[in-house]
Amino acid sequence: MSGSRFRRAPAALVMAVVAGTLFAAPAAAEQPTSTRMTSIIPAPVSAQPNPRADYEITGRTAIHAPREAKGVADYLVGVLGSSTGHKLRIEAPKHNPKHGINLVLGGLDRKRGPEAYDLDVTKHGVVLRANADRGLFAGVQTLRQLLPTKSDARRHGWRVSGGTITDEPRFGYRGAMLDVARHFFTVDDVKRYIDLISQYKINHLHLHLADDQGWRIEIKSWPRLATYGGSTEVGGGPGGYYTQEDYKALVAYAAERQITVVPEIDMPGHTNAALASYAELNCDGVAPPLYTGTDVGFSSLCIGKEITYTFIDDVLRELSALTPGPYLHIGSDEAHSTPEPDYLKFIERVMPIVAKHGKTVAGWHEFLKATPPTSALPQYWGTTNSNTEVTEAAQRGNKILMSPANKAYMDMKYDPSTPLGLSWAGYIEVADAYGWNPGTHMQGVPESAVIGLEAPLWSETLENIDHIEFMAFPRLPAYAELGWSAWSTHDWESFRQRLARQGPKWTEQGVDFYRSPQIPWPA
Ligand code: TNX
Repeated sequence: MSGSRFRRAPAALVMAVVAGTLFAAPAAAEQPTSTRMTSIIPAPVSAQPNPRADYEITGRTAIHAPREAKGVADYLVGVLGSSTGHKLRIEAPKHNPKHGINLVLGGLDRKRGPEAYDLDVTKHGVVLRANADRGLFAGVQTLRQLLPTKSDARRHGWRVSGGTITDEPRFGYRGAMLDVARHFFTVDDVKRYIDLISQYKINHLHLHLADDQGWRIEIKSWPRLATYGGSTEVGGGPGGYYTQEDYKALVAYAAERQITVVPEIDMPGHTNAALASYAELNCDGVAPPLYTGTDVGFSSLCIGKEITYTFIDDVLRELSALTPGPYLHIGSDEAHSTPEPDYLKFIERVMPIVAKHGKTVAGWHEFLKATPPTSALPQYWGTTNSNTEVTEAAQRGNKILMSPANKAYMDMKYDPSTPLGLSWAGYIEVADAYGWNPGTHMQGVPESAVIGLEAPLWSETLENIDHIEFMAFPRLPAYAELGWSAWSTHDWESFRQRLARQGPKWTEQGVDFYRSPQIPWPA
């Protein structure tokens, strides 16, 4: 049976992984749409495909997992159930794992970190080993990519491509940001986005929860923020907000997918929704109207009023209590209507409030003007390759999160004909999204000073989940690879061939992706 399954890959493909470098797969027409070990995104550290060792998942396949890995095992049952239609059973771990699908905790060199995994696929079964849940989860995403599309499986069975993969990430922080303030997205929309990004081993979701156009998180001590400040959005639509229960559900859903939620309350600018909700937050005591346009830089909290800090303390206390992750993001960008001395005073006053609630402060890189502690996480969004404040912070010991707008902003149009998005930072085709190195991008910021990268998706022009998908796919997998894969695997020709293989899977998942002319999508 297995010999007739697919037209055999040429020997060159079988040997495609040499010294950790992935080469281009052969022309799409020679290949089934299923993903071979040489086609994984993000590229693993090393892959040794063995086309004679494919393993077929059937309704009788069992998943063997220890109790401590029950979360990942349940997740695997879920994803395999929705693709294969088989509800696999979970059984106790085998003493000598070989048959079935085995999740094994422990046994890898500790130095490889919690996200490392080794995956072995033989004719008899799958053995996935990692030191922690996070590694098992990453390996499960690789396993999913080794499955065929539904249409291939109908002809050839649910065959996992055979061979061996050894893998671990380059950077610990691989993020995606979603702006739920300019347009509101429902809990189900965000869950869908979490599902999509987790397939590519993204491990942080930054939620931009408040801006001029809307406040999207219930704060019990300041209820009008959500009920009034959340009641509209860009274009004047109804907006919306997450109750604390909704937000907790999102955080838990993300955690099950090994994603840490990073909540952002942007301040002192980008605060019209808050200022409109509570007159006392304004220096003149007069609440401005709600705002549904797309200008930036016109609003500011009142730096000189004590109530401003009571407000921030309350908001950050409630948000910290709902957020298990280490970071609270205080925005701090584009505070064009806050005079510089006030801005400095404000940031210096707010940082200790974040610390008091047990959290690490993150902010857009402008907040470096206030010289935050070295534990703080600056997020660089500039479009140049040098920035003195960022270099100095890196020298002091801050880790930098890279989100250069001209490379990593998924709200930028792909080209002038893209119907959605903005273009102030340029057009970002897939090759541009892929074509930069976060470890060398900025002068004076060596790889050791980079925590990782994050791809923001601002939503001035995005109104629904289809719009989100169209802007994020296929660029998000490019960022995922920049964040996960060793630079030695970086190869555009290989990447575009591998990306092409994702297209049929997205079609089956109903992902509304952009058919970039740079990618050789299968017919
Ligand atoms: C800049 S970059 C912003 C956002 C906009 C975005 C649109 C940054 C930290 N702020 O307020 O939504 O550009 O691309």
